[in-house]
Amino acid sequence: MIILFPLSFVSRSHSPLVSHILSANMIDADVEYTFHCYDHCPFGNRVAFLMDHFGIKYKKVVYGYGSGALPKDCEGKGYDGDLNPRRLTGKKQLPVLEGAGVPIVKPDDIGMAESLEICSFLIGRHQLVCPCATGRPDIKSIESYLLDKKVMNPLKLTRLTKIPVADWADPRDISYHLWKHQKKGDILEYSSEEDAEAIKDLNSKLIEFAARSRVISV
Ligand SMILES: N[C@@H](CCC(=O)N[C@@H](CS)C(=O)NCC(=O)O)C(=O)O
Repeated sequence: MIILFPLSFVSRSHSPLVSHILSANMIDADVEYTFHCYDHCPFGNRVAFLMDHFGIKYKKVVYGYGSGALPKDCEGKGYDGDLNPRRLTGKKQLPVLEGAGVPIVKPDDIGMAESLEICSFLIGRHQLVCPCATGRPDIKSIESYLLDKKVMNPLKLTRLTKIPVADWADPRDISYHLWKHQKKGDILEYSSEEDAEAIKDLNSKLIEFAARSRVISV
């Protein structure tokens, strides 16, 4: 699975300055969060990456993907699971961050939704040092390729369901996911020849990306 982040993070070991700033603003050891997510979801992974990178403590709760989808609206797909994202914010949408001091939108909300807003909140609260994206056009063009749904959907939509994560523990999780994408007109899989070709292209883009991301422009 490809996960793209809007920000690139400076690692402690690469910058004495950042290392100094981080140790001066230690992560508040008393703050602990519950992070509600799907393990396969790029939006959730963006938040998890931030928390893992900076050593922010959290307990992860992973939901079945079909739980909370309403069968009456989904041609019979979906179910009301024990863990149901609707109980967090009223919406079937994750990630959601829960914890003391986490802002909520409505009085009944259990936590905060929207991955970028969660990241902004964490960056502000823990005074994290996160450099902005460079905006380099050569990186941007690779990014656009990697985000092109026409190319990526047939590579990933069916493969995602084979990742051994709790998201797909119930067969109804997979059938909801496939139904949802079929309904949108997404292509779920390539033919085996197309698949091999797409993997070849993707691998060469990833090699190019790795090489380019090592180039430091001043
Ligand atoms: N803008 C939201 C998007 C979150 C989102 O779309 N999450 C997907 C999972 S990757 C979701 O909850 N989908 C529920 C569904 O379609 O049933 C964010 O950045 O957090």
